[in-house]
Amino acid sequence: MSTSKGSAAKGGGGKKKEVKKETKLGMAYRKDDNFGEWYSEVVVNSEMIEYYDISGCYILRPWAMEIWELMKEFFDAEIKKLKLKPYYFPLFVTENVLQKEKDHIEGFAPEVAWVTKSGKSDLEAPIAIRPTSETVMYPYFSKWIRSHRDLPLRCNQWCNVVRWEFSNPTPFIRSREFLWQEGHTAFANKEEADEEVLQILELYRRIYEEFLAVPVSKGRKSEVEKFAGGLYTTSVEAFIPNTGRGIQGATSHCLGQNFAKMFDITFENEKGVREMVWQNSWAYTTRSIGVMVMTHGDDKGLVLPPKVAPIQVIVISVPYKDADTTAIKGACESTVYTLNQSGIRADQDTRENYSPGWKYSHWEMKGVPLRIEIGPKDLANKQVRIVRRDNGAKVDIPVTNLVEDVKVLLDEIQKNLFKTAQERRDACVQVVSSWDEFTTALNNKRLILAPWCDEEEVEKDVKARTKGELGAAKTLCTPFEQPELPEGLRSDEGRSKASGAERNQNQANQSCQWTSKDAGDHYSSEAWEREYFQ
Ligand code: 87F
Repeated sequence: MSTSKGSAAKGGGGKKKEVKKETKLGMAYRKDDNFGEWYSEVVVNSEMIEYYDISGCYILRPWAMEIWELMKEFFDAEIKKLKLKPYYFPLFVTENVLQKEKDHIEGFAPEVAWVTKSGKSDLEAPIAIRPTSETVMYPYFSKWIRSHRDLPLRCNQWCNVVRWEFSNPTPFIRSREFLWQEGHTAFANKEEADEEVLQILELYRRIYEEFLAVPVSKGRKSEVEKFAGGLYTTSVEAFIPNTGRGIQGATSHCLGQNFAKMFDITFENEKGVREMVWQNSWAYTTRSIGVMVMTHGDDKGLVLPPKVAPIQVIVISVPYKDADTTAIKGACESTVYTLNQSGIRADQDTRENYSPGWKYSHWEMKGVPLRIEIGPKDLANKQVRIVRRDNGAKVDIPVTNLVEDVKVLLDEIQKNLFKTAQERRDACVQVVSSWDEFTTALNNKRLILAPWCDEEEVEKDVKARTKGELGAAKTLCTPFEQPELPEGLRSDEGRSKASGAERNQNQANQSCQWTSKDAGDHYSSEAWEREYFQ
């Protein structure tokens, strides 16, 4: 059985696993056999996603939305500490205003969706649906910012954006409409802007590593891969071992004064002199959920890190024949109550038309971190049986220790998922020092750490030369944490025209670059590919 509609990513053969027909539960594809089908199946069967009748659009069901809400809660509280304020700007933007950003929008133009009619009549002028909100917001920044007293201006909005992608839509990872938060800030000077870029990047790292248990690398994008409208782009980059592709997790841009120039965003400084503001913009999207699914999921379905699991503990009664079902029910209820009282997200599956075994598979498919089984023997011994989703380990614990033990276990699972993912990623890392090593590593789905000269021409050439059957190489970022390179491989001298004071911002020792096969992402989109290669 497969409920998936189309492949998510390029995978292997496509062998189907024997599925328990009578229950209609279980996964038809194995993660290592056909990663694309496996992914589609996981997101549907776990009830995160429902496919929709417009390609690239998906219904996000509660199991996905609650994860998004948990991340949002954390992120909102953190940016509040940085004095960010919530805003909501309209979904629509006029052609005129959108075109103000002409130079930078050009490469993205094919992805912009337009409204041209209301009912049967043509609109006077087509209206674009926001693909991002720079052009929506900045005319108002220009109006609101007058004096240095109006700075910094810090806006954040949670919203949807639309980018009409044409390549291989994938739930969460590449969809035509997605959810994100977008932060847009304006400062009186570059130092403050620079500082915020890194503060936000650290929050993105925490979302990935502390919540989603996905290891990421913080770094700076190359000139080719950065947001062309900005001064420099920093990002967190994840890696999916099954595809051998790096994937951009989130970006934090320093826009410099480019948009201030375009939109006339100026302020009067303390001395009464007009100056242009310094701006940043940053975003992370529902893509993060897809990266988490790909990282932790297994042949039984989803595996959720406890911190983002909508249900952390599922309680299931196991009433053998002739057992005192009322007493077992009562024990399940009080277990859920006790756990809820101490802040643990617990629930019970009271459905009577399903067997305990069916329920086990169902909640495993949904990735719930802990399962508690309560049967007659447990009742008699004043204990419960706990089963971990991440490693299948089973323990019997006395009810007197319930809360404490569950907290310890949830914490262990969170740590274990991160550690396992980190080890799996690290096993894919290859440091290369020659072109041969580079292309072989690329072919072997490696996450490559390569010496880096930071020349645009060289980067484009590498892309072009690996375009064929290899799958184009794509630089991910220059990691802030640099490994020690052997003598002769260091390449931070001799950079030519590309160098300049601000491009070395935050990169004391720029010498190595993460590279992998190109997965495509929201910034360096297919539109850019078209520009470079056609
Ligand atoms: C697609 C269509 C039109 C990316 C696009 O990264 C415009 C764009 O401007 C576009 N895809 N971008 C760049 C977005 C830059 C920036 N915006 C605010 C971010 C973070 C949030």
